[in-house]
Amino acid sequence: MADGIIIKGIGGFYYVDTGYNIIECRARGLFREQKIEPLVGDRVSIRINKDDGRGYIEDIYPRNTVLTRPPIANVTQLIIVMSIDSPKINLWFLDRLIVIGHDANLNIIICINKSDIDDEMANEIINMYRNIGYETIKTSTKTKEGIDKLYCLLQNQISVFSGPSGVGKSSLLNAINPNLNLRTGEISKKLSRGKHTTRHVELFKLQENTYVSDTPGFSNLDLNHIDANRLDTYFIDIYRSSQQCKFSNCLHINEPDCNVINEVKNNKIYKSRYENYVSILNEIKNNRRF
Ligand SMILES: Nc1nc2c(ncn2[C@@H]2O[C@H](COP(=O)(O)OP(=O)(O)O)[C@@H](O)[C@H]2O)c(=O)[nH]1
Ligand SMILES: [Mg+2]
Ligand SMILES: [Zn+2]
Repeated sequence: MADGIIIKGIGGFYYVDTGYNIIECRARGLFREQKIEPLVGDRVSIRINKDDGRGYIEDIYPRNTVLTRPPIANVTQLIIVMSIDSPKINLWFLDRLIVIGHDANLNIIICINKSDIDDEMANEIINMYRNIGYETIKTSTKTKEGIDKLYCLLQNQISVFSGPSGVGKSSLLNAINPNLNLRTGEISKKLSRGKHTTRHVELFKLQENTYVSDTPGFSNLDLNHIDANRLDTYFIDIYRSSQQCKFSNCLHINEPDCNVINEVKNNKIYKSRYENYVSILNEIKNNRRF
C-alpha cells in the first residue's frame, strides 16, 4: 500500500504520484458501483502489484475542494492571469474569475503578464487590485520580471492557472520550469479544435507538495448558482463598504442610505468594480428559474 495524488487520468487509467514514482492505476470496481469517479488532485491510497508495478486505487481521501471546470480536486489556489495587450486587459472577465475563485473557496492571486509591453499600464492595474485587497503580481516572460516571485507563491499549493487564451499562462509555467515544455501560442488552440476536443486534465509537479494545472478552465463562466444576496461577499471592496449600508439585505442598487452607492459616487469604490457587480447581479436575477 502507498499514498499518492492523482496527477492525470486517461481512458480509465489514473497516474498516481507517490512521491517516489508515478504508478499507473485502475480504480477498484467498487468506485464505479458507487458512482464515485476519482479526480485529478485526489489523494488516494493504492495497492501496487509486485509483478507489473501497476496498481489499484483502494481509497480516496476526503476532498477539501472540488472544481468542476476543470474537474480537479483539492485545488487551493487560483492564479488569474491577464495580459496588458494581445489580448487587451478585460476587467469584466477578471472580476468574474475573482467571483468564481471566492465561490470555490480558493486563494486568489492576480497576475498581470506582458508588463514588457506597457509597464505603466501594468502598474495601474496592479495598484488598483492591490488597493482593493488582492495579492497581485506583475510578470513578463520576456524580461523575466516576477517569475521568481510567482514561483514562490506557488509553493505548497495546488494552483490552477486561468484567464483568457493568449495571456501567457503556458509561457509563465514554462518560464518557471522549462522542463514542462508546454505548448504556447494560438496555434495550439487551433490544433485542438479538431478531433481531440477533450483536453485531458493534468497536474504538473513543480516540487514536493507543489502542483500546477495549465488546463484552460472556466470557459463556461456560469455564475447562476450564486445567491444574489451573497454576491457582494465576493466583491471584497463592495462588501467592506456594505457594512455601513442601512439595510443588512441591501443589494446596493437603489436602496436608501446605501453606503456602497455613496462610495462609488465619491470614487472610493472603482467604477468598473461596481459596474461588474451590477452586471453579474442582474444576470443572476434574470436567470433564476423558480
Ligand atoms: N510580449 C510578451 N508576450 C508574451 C509574454 N508571455 C507570453 N507571451 C506570448 O503570448 C502568446 C500566448 O502565450 P501562451 O503562453 O500560449 O498563452 P496561454 O493561451 O494563456 O497559455 C505567445 O505568443 C507568447 O510568446 C510576455 O510576458 N510578454
Ligand atoms: Mg496555454
Ligand atoms: Zn448598499
